[in-house]
Amino acid sequence: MPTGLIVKALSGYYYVLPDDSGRVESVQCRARGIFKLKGISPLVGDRVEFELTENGEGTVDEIFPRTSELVRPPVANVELVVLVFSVDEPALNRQLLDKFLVHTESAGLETLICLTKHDLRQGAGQAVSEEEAEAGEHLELDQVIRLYERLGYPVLVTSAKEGIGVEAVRERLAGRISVFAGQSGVGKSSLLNAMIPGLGLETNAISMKLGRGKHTTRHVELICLPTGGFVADTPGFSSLDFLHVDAEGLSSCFREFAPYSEGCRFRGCLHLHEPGCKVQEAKESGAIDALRYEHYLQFLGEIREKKRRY
Ligand SMILES: Nc1nc2c(ncn2[C@@H]2O[C@H](COP(=O)(O)OP(=O)(O)OP(=O)(O)O)[C@@H](O)[C@H]2O)c(=O)[nH]1
Ligand SMILES: [Mg+2]
Ligand SMILES: [Zn+2]
Repeated sequence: MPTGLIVKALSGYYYVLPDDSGRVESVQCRARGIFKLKGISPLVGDRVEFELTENGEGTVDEIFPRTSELVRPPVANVELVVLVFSVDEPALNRQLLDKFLVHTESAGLETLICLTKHDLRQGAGQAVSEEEAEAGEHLELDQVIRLYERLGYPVLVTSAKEGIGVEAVRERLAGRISVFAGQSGVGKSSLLNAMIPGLGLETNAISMKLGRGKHTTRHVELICLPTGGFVADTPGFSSLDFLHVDAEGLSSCFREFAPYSEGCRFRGCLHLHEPGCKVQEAKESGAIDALRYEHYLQFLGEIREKKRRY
């Protein structure tokens, strides 16, 4: 039976790119009823076995074991997550960035931070409101980049408009399955268009009224890269639930806490108000970024609130 890769899922159909035969066209398939009975749904990124039916369509018969499974965006077997954030329009949202990082950490996935629309960066040095200054959001772009690089996350700065950094992103994606994730309007599709000549993904200006994107990309699709490998463009989203992270697990998703949390007086310290907490000390001394710590507290609150509700 032929095998292949699901590159798109739309309206109950799965589009399978066959492994052999050098075919570039995908086969439109239905999933066998048994999957529904077992409560399994095939995902984009799934490696499958399929059967051709008489009308040129096919049936997905078996899903091979997944190495990873993302809930949002729903993609299987991802090896690299590219977190796409624009330096402006919409403004860099560090809370959302830290939230995405909690998810990629808890899923154990390699992460690349991509800061787009570098051509708009002059806004970064402008006067800031008192609230922004208090929240630590006044950090210059360079300082933000250095902060995340120190945590061990590679950061690439790009401009699809000016063709900056496009080559570097292309190199990172070669030969594996990656996914682009980020808010609507940050320029995910534009960057992919700049990377792959002739791709022609739909892009759109952000809605000025709403101050956010209009969700130009509406489904998840794997795009075959000329350098080998696949990348998924995804619809933008700006809220994420903590589905698989509990209060104790959250702390380990903040990489920089690890060397300090070992020294906390209490085992299972949540680094809130506990005496002898080394993480709080490190935050006071500036060794841990104050805004990252603030986000940790906010996420902890969200997780506890969710637990209380169920
Ligand atoms: N100045 C500037 N604008 C850009 C750049 N990249 C994209 N844009 C603009 O940003 C807007 C949104 O771009 P898209 O590529 O559609 O954004 P997206 O992240 O795919 O959005 P969704 O599909 O809705 O999630 C468009 O108006 C683009 O022209 C850039 O490098 N510089
Ligand atoms: Mg898009
Ligand atoms: Zn502690």
